[in-house]
Amino acid sequence: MKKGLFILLLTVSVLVVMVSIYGFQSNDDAKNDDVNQSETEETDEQDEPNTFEPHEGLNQEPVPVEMERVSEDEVNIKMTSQITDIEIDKGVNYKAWTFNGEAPGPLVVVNEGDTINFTLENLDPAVPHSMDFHAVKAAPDKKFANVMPNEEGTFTYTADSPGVFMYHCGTDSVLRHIANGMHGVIIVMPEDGYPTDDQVDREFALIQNEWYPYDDLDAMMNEEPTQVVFSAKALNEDDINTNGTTKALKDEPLQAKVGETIRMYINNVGPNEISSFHVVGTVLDDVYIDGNPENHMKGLQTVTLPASGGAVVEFTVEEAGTYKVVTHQFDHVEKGAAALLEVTE
Ligand SMILES: [Cu+2]
Repeated sequence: MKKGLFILLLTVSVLVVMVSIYGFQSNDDAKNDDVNQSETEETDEQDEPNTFEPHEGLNQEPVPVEMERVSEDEVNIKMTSQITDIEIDKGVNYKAWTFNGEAPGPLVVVNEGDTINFTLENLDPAVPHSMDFHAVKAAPDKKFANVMPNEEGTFTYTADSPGVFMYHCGTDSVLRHIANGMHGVIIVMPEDGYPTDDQVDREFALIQNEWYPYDDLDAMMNEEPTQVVFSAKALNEDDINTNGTTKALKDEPLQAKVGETIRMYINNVGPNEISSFHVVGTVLDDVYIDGNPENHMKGLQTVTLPASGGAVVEFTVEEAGTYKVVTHQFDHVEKGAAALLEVTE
């Protein structure tokens, strides 16, 4: 009798697994077939991201970053680590591990020579997180140390090198934390500015990042990304600010006027791929590698950004039209890595 019950349970389990697999494949097929996908076919289930068990049902409201200048050369910055759903592709949500509910995280801007009093409030109830600013020199085990779930940590360092730097969570596995969304950019504005400052009419901050199958460390290590994306981060209050979503800067292009000189602060936060940054239809007249005014180059077609690498690029747009900002690794463009710049009279 017991044996009979066991076989019955086993049969039921196998059936349940088969139904789940079949159901999953059907959803996947529907997603891949835009023509057949009607509004009515979309279920809530499709929009529900996969989940790491301790984060199930968690979607923490983005918390604004706090930045307060306490003296001419000292800033207090407070950020959160938190679990927030991010739309990474049309109809694809990712329960991202984030800074402040954004992925990439919010843009941080300080001045060369600033002392930064940085506080990380870890709102994640299950996983320790940390902050590694590439802009500072500090003993990582002390100043980039883990902050435990529901705790706060404060760390102090100075930003002595100007440039466009990556920041990221440095908690093991670093790859898992970065690929799940814990990356962003800190700009350290040079004390004496850039030699081309007075030529610039308009500024943007653009970040490239990759996505992989949800929280799948094996895929992060061994597979190509599923999406490669550009996001724009606000330099000023009214600027466009997006997450790493394939459609974000296609649905809402960046805007400029004919004849303007445009500066872009750019960074490739990876975690794994190189970016070959290029703007179709223009030449990058002035480029500062890693954003340091000393690293001034002229007339580049493409700027190589290693994983974590940054630059300041400047170019003019001389005709009205739509200019595509890409990485010239076009397999990544097919996966989403393009932003549009609309230039009008
Ligand atoms: Cu983390």
